[in-house]
Amino acid sequence: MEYFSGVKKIIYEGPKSQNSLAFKYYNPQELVAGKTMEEHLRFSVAYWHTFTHDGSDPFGSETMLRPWDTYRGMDRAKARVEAAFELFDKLDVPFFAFHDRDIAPEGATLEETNANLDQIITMMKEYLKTSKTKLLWNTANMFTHPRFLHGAATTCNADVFAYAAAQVKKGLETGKELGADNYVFWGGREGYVTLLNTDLKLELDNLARFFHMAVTYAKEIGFTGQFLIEPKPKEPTKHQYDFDAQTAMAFLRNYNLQDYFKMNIEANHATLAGHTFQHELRISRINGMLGSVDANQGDMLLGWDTDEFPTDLYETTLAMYEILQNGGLGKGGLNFDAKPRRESFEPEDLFYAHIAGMDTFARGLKVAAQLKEDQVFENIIGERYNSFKEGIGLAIVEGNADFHTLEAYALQNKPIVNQSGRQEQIKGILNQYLLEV
Ligand code: XUL
Ligand code: CO
Repeated sequence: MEYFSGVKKIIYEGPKSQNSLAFKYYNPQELVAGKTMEEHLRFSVAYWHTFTHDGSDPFGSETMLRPWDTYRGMDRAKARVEAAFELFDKLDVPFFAFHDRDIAPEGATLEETNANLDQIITMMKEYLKTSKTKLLWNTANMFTHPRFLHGAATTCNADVFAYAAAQVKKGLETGKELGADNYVFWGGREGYVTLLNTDLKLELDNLARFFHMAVTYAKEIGFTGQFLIEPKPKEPTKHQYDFDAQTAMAFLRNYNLQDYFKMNIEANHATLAGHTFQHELRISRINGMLGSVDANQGDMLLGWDTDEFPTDLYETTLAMYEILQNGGLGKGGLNFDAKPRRESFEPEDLFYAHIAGMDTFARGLKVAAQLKEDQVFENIIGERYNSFKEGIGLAIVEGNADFHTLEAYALQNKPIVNQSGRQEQIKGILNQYLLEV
């Protein structure tokens, strides 16, 4: 069966095209800075938003009736796999990502649930033999079912901890079976709502124990995917333990886990944390911890995770600049953790949304590559910190200064002269690149 019969394979038609079902900027084989766009961008479709989200929100029921919704249970799960590989092929995306419970429904017992998963994994494995689309990452949904109401690895209930361990164990086996490049830990309900009933230290220690067990098990079965932590400051809990990249990296170092994980940075999570997307990418990058990206955008007027498709050129340009400076994303990718709005309820909207996101990132890549080639920020920043390249500044940087030498220097120094930061001039230059490249 064809699920998206109104849509043919999406091809690049260039910026002048009037065809909404064509790429205007994403030209997969075009070379940019020595690599194809496809290699740079490593786009991925999120199974949950694209194949299970139904448009419901806290105020209203579902709006998105999909062709596979004529089925129920395992039949629907199988229909979703067929629809998924049709969409991947038509969109020509190299990757996809899923939670265990996106691909197969829970059964009455863990055993039944795993048997449901096994059926779908077998089916996906068949598709993966011939499909160009590969698995970027999988993860465990340990937040929807009521058993996780107190958390998973940070629950107060050891039985739930054990259940979560069993689920991630299966997830790692799944990742190995399907050849996933990464395994993601987003801290679903790993956080707290009130300290009045929370043993903060035990919960954090247990989270670290859980991660160590995952590292050990991955080694045991030979799963070589990259482990990723996806920070988020709040939602569903009031305080999520992986609040932002700096918090997550400090946690990893505290518990000697830093060598086994990188960050999966999500744009909307960054802004929820009061940071820019670029900040979260930069802080991860300079620590050698930038692993992958959940590509979306939030809404500054709304205080929650709206998971919109990324259409803001400014943001994608600065994001691609960080990614280029990182030497690429390695095993990671740009995963569209994004959904069409509730009002965009037709199946074609899934294509319009992905095309918009892919084009916006492709354009961002080109502008960022030109900025990098011209060394725009490198020159500005290099000059701004000139004082650390000679004299007392060089002594500081090279470790040849202490409070005695610095005091002696400050006492004899001439009046201090500062230079302008030139933010407005720089933003003007950036706009020129955005408009002209
Ligand atoms: C939730 C979120 C998740 C993770 C995967 O905000 O971003 O979908 O990406 O669990
Ligand atoms: Co995400």
